[in-house]
Amino acid sequence: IVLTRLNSMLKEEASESEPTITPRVGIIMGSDSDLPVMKDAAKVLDMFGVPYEVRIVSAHRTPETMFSYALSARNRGIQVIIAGAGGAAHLPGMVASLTPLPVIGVPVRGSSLDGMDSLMSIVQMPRGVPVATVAINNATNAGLLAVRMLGAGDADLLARMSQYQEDTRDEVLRKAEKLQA
Ligand code: RP5
Repeated sequence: IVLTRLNSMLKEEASESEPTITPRVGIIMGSDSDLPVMKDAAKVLDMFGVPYEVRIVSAHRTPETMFSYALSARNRGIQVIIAGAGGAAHLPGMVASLTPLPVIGVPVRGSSLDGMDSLMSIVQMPRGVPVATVAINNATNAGLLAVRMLGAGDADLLARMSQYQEDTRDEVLRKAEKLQA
């Protein structure tokens, strides 16, 4: 049921990559309730043409799945993991402890504490186990950071990132000009 909901929600706004293409990024989240936030990472990867997969993996409710996902990701060709979770958000840190791959954490704002609980849970990692934490609910930045990480070894992707930055700058300048006119 969860995967059906997940796939239909993704198809609404961002189409998942062809299953035959090896995903380079793993987007995982603690619950399907995180999907409205986490789909923004998928949108960015779609925009840059980066293949990815989306999975529900809970550190607390499906710890065995979390272990097998984290331990197998590297051998399956995943290069970066984006992990989103809310509340006692242990998923990104636990996954980072099990894989040598870079892990980007997305603190998801829950129904209480305004997402500060998620942020603190994800950002306060012990020395030796890094998680690159983005702002609360900012899965867009997680997607962009994943593209930059992959771009370090992929000149085409890095060129597309430069173009994105130029486009963003031009858009801001256009808006500023409009205001001044
Ligand atoms: C976390 O608990 C999930 O990442 C989610 O943000 C939060 C609430 O999950 P649900 O109760 O909505 O499934 O593990």
